[in-house]
Amino acid sequence: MPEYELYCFAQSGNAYRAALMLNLIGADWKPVFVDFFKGQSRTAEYRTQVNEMGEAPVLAHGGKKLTQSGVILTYLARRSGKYLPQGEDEELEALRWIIFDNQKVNGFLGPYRFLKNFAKPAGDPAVLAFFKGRIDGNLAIVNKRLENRKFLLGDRPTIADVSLAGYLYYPPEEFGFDIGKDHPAIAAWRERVKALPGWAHPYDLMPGHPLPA
Ligand SMILES: N[C@@H](CCC(=O)N[C@@H](CS)C(=O)NCC(=O)O)C(=O)O
Repeated sequence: MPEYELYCFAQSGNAYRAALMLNLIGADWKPVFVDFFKGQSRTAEYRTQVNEMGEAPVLAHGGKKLTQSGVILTYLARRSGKYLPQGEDEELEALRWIIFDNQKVNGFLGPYRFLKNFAKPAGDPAVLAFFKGRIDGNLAIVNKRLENRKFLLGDRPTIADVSLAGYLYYPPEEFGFDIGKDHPAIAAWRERVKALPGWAHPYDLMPGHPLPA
């Protein structure tokens, strides 16, 4: 049995952060498919036995179940010593970007893509327009940060970069706009992250793609 199990599904950028980290550190892991689109994460069973918050990802390791991708990334970085921010200043800086990402970058990209691409019927145009405004503004902040740095904290990739990867590799057609074209420093960062040993695309790393017709 593999050392780690990750409850996840292919369309989840939140889960991708954890799956990518497991691959980047060379962990022995296997995915456990969460049938999100059939409502599995909303069932009483999931909430009592897997995650009371009703979310994926969940990392199972040696009797522990960890949730929230930021917590999972921190745990894996501490255990492996890889992608770990060094010292208090870097730890706090990484946490600052992970929170900004969770709330304002991937925190908007995820629901936007869901409403545009998967929801039936698709989301209300006014809601999509609000999200798009927030996405453009927040991606511009990240783009500026990356104009003179290789990675979010500097020359070395950390868990802050793994967090930011969340929804950034899904196809532009799923969003209806091209993140890389609009934000060139993010596009260049994306190539640097892609070149890290162990990188894989979310659709190759987690089960459930393509969705059944
Ligand atoms: N901040 C959380 C977000 C997790 C999250 O929202 N996951 C989605 C799937 S992409 C989910 O399970 N949503 C269930 C729901 O909102 O009902 C993290 O980073 O782990």
